[in-house]
Formats: sequence, C-alpha cells, structure tokens
Amino acid sequence: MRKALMTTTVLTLVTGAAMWLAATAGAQGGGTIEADVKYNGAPVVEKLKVNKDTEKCGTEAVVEKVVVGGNKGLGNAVVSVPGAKGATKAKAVLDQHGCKFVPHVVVMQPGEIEIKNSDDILHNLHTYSTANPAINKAQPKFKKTMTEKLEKPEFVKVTCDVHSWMLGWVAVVPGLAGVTDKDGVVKIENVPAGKQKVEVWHETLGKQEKEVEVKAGAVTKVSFEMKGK
Ligand SMILES: [Cu+2]
Repeated sequence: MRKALMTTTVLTLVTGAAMWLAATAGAQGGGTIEADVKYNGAPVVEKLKVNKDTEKCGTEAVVEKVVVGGNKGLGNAVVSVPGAKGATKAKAVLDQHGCKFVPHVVVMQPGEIEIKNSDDILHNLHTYSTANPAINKAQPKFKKTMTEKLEKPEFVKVTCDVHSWMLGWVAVVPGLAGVTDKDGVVKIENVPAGKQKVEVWHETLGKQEKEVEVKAGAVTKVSFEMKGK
C-alpha cells in the first residue's frame, strides 16, 4: 500500500516535471514559420496628382494596393498565427511621412498603437472599423505622436481627411504576426511547437488559412497563393 502510494507520488512528480518542461520549451524554444505568399496577377498601383501641401507631399501620390515583387511574391500581406499568444512585441508605430502611411500595413496585438506625424503639416487620422470604435482625430504639425487604442482583433482601414489619397491598414491580431516583404516572404519566430493555424490577409485579395506542424528549433515553410477577386 505504502509502496503503491510512493509510486503514484513519484509518477505524479515526473509527469508534472515533463509537462512543465514541455510548456517551457514551447514558450522559449519554439519554431519558425516561413510563409511565402504568391499572387499570379498584376500589381495595382494608383498614381494621383497632388495639389496640396506639395512641399511635403510631392506632386504625385503613389498608392500601392497590390504589390507584386520577385517570383510573383505578394507584398503587404499579413500572416498571423492566432494560436501563438503571449509574446507581445514592442508597441506598433504607424507614421505619416511624405503624406503616406509608413508602413502601408502595420501589425499589432490588441492594445495601443503610436501614431506619428513626421511631416510638419496637419494630418487627420480617420479609421474605418466595426469591432473597434472609429478614430477621427486631427494631428496638427506640432503633435508628433499620439497614442490610440485598438483592443479588438480586426483589420482597420486608415485614411486622412486632409489628404484624400492617404491609405493604410492596421492589422490587430491576437497572436504572433508579420507582414510580407515585397517578394511575399515573412518569418514568424518563437511559434510554440505543434499544430498551428496560419492565416493570411490582404487588403484587396481576401483571406486564406492553412494548418502546419511546427517543430521546436526548426523552420516550417508554408505557401499560399492568393486569388484575384
Ligand atoms: Cu494627411
């Protein structure tokens, strides 16, 4: 009886330690997801004449709605791993520079984002969203930074009421995420090992998802091909 009890206790301790080790390994020694997003279509780049604040904005606005780079890679696509939570990165920053939102797509976890005005002219931040309250706020030239809250997961469209061509997106995503470079590639590190859902979103080409098996210390590659609408 006594021996049986001891065995049970030892087993419980060993199991507990193994679980703790597994949890620790997942949090610290996760794997990397390398996503490759392709689009077999033409880039969409709008060019508009600018006749306002031209000393800061230039005379032509270039709005890159679909960026297609080398090897049909799709830029500005958000790749996220909703199940990889807990690793909050530094606060997201969206700048208004040259009368453009920089970067065109910024990723954040639910919480706060810093909105910068590097232009020395008036901008007016205006967001379009359903889950989060809309923001419609002037940012005069002396207000270099303001902090805004976006607490619900959502893809938020951002415009400026002073400069009608300005367009950007804030991807509020609950897990680890990144934005593809101009060749359609993004790496997401420290993803807990195991089955993970990977989601892709693009502002005009929609969403896709796939499931992958992430291994600790290894790179898992996943490819997506976005279809035109
Ligand atoms: Cu503006």
